[in-house]
Amino acid sequence: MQYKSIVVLTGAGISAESGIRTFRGADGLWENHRIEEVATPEAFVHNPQLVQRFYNERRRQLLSGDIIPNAAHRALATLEREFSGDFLLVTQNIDDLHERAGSHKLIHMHGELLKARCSASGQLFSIDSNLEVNDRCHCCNLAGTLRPHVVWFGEMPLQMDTIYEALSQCAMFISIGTSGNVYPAAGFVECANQAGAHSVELNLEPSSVGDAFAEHRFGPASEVVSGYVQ
Ligand code: BJW
Repeated sequence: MQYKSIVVLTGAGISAESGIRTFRGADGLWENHRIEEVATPEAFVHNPQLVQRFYNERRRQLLSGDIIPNAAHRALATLEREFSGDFLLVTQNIDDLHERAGSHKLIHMHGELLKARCSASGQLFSIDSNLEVNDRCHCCNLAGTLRPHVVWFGEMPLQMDTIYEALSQCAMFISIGTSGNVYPAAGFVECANQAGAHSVELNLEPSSVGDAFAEHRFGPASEVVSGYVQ
């Protein structure tokens, strides 16, 4: 890569070939719920069991041993290792496939499936099994304060200052496997364009913000990402 600094954004499409369903694909419904119905603070208040079940199922699947990083995750880890300039990988995904592939310079802007957070203190805990509504929090010893460490609609995504700083200085922006329907991530291409970066979309099909990119490669992530970043 001839660029001095790269920011990469990934979405659900990069993990699709590892066996994790995307949110807005043909099989995107979970128990007939759209993601916009279960991934909200309001849903957690009104029906915490439903929301915990949604995340417990996904956690179980992630830890089942059937889900492993694919060639696209590995290609990004190699890019980070071999690239001599500034590199930042921002993922909207809450799975840990980038880490398992060897990525380190990584921000999970929508949180992490294998962590829980105390709503009272903000303290984080690793979780490797079910999170139950009645579990007592280790820090405050109360039931009902623990929640998945994920970013729901209406909540502020994580580490936005660091992300915007990197975008304002990047020479190249690569977006992989995201539909461009959810903000602020869908707006990152505009920030990168304003910084004068070369913007590239690698996706199965044009995203909702596809017109904003200077370059496109369409196809499955395991093929187009490896092909593009090598
Ligand atoms: C493949 C492939 C293969 C398939 N290879 N590709 C109006 C305008 C602007 C904003 C708003 C608005 N109204 C409301 C908002 C704000 C709202 C929002 O964007 N709503 C929209 C629905 C309109 N956003 C928020 O509330 C966010 N917070 C916020 O804005 O705070 C204020 C703020 C202001 C200013 C600065 C900063 C902040 C929070 C959003 C939180 C999203 N949370 C979720 C759940 C996380 C936990 C969990 O996983 O359960 O995040 S929702 C869900 O969508 C998840 C994803 O990360 C996110 C994006 O989905 P993604 O990754 O794009 O997946 P899909 O399924 O949509 O697309 C997959 C793509 O892959 C497709 O293109 C396929 O073609 C492709 N693909 N197979 C390559 N093999």
